[in-house]
Amino acid sequence: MPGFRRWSRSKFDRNPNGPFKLLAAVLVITFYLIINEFSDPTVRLSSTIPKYGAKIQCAHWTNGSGRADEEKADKVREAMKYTFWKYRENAWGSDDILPVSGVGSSSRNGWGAFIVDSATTLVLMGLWDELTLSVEHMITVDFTKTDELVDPFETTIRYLGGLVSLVDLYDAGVIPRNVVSKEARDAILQQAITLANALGPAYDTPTGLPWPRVDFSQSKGAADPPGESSQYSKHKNPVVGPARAGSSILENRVLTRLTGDPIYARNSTLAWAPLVWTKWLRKYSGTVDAPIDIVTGEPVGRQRHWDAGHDSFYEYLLKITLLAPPFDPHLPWYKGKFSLAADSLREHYASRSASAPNHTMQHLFLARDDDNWFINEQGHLACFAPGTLLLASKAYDQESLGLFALALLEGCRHTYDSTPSRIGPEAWSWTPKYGYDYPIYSPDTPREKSEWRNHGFWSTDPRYKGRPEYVESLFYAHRITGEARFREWAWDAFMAMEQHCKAPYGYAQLADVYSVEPGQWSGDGEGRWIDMQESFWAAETLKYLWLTFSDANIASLDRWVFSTEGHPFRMIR
Ligand SMILES: *[C@@H]1O[C@H](CO)[C@@H](O)[C@H](O)[C@H]1NC(C)=O
Ligand SMILES: *[C@@H]1O[C@H](CO)[C@@H](O)[C@H](O)[C@H]1NC(C)=O
Ligand SMILES: CC(=O)N[C@H]1CO[C@H](CO)[C@@H](O)[C@@H]1O
Repeated sequence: MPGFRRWSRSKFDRNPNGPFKLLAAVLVITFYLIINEFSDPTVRLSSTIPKYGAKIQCAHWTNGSGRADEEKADKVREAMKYTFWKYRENAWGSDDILPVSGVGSSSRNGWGAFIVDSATTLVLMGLWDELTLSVEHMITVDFTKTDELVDPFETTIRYLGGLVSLVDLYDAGVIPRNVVSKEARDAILQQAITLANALGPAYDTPTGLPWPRVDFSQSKGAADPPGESSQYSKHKNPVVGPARAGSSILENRVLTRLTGDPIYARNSTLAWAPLVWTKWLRKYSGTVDAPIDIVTGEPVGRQRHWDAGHDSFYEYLLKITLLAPPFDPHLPWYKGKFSLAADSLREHYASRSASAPNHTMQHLFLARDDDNWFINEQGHLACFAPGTLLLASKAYDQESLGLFALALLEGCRHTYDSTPSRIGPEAWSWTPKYGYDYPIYSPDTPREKSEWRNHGFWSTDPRYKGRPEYVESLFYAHRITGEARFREWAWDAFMAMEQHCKAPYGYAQLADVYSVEPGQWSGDGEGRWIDMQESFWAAETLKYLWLTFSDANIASLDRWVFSTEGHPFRMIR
């Protein structure tokens, strides 16, 4: 075969152009691969990541707004002390306290979720007596023993994140040595290692995507408990959403840094790899279709959004680029993916309300979609997005992202501002002004119609669950823009929580943020309050409120990256 012979060595030896042809072929293939890989313009342009020491916080504070507002910060600190001591006196060791009845409750495997999750808030506020008690407890817990299935997502963000953050805070010198000893610091790290190793089977799947649950007694991954994952529970394999798969990389990176053991970074990177390097076609670039089959990696649903179940995947795409060491070759890719996702969010999911009878409606809300359905509903959880986008706008120097973020923040604030309690609902809906012809929700009941007429949105779930996302975004807005108004908004929110949520044994959730008239409820608040206080109330809501009023040098965004549960990790490069 003459064609074949042309590639023989002797032919190359005789023809001086042969090696060049080979070289040219290699170059063409290489260029093809590079162009293919980076064919997304955003990915190509964004190959630089912020350098350590990059200034994220406002550099020019005016009117002293970067100094502590001692009085307000103290009021929030008092709320934390109240929360802590009611739990300490009535439910110590339980996962949480029921704030109305004062009874302990354990739904997070009984390892004292409150204690581990709230400890970093105690550190930042300098509540050393309380911290001493918490550390004493957390180093005696047996994190390998539990009667229930373990949720690797919740366990990673609340427990593992809380533990490794404490070690980081100790190593950075934020915790005085006479409060926590070196031995106690090492014991906390050992607890983190024990817990992370016990969670290991979560990552034992063909794709690396995590199991929804782990059975510690058998060291095996497990499916969702029956009845939990509604429409996909009949699917042949377990499925996960992006937040579950993509919110362990920060915590595990820190653990790898602290221990030198690469396994934690490796497993958590593989866990989100099928989302970050997907082979499946997507409707909008950067936006993940979910849920996803953990065995095949294939999306079995077509849900896309930045709301519950997807949120912290996008948050961690950004934050890993701030946290991880520069020798991680994937950082430019993560940055590109985040930027694409943020652009898609702005283009396809952000909308104004069509009804603006009494206000100018400069603000935006965030919708979702499910296959071809446009779901004109936003949850309180999605109010994390303004903070994350502001952080990105500063870190990546993208001003337009910052304007988008502030319009979203105005939207969240508007929900707080529109209710009689001055606290926003758990979820709300609106009629989009333009671009979306067939939104699935419209106001039906007289109450919905009236809310819509008066405020341009109506609540679809009127509860307040003690959630932090709105005040979290206010914290970012204050630290990044330096504008005093965000402190005012945070104070409004805090005063409303003081007034309406403070219960005999902590801070309760609200049944209806629209119904808080005196006399509407019985004297003990029954019906008005939901007898629940999740650990994120102390881990995040009070922490972000306090940080908004504290000196801006405390836990500066130039040096710390906050996990999705509000635990600060050191940026080390
Ligand atoms: C600073 O305070 C003065 C007086 O209270 C006010 O007029 C001005 O707008 C403030 N500047 C900023 C940037 O907040
Ligand atoms: C890492 O993942 C493997 C599966 O690939 C699993 O067997 C192991 O337990 C995991 N280890 C940790 C520490 O996560
Ligand atoms: C405060 C305010 O401006 N309220 C107005 C809202 O709009 C209705 C009619 O659209 C007016 O009657 C209110 O006075």
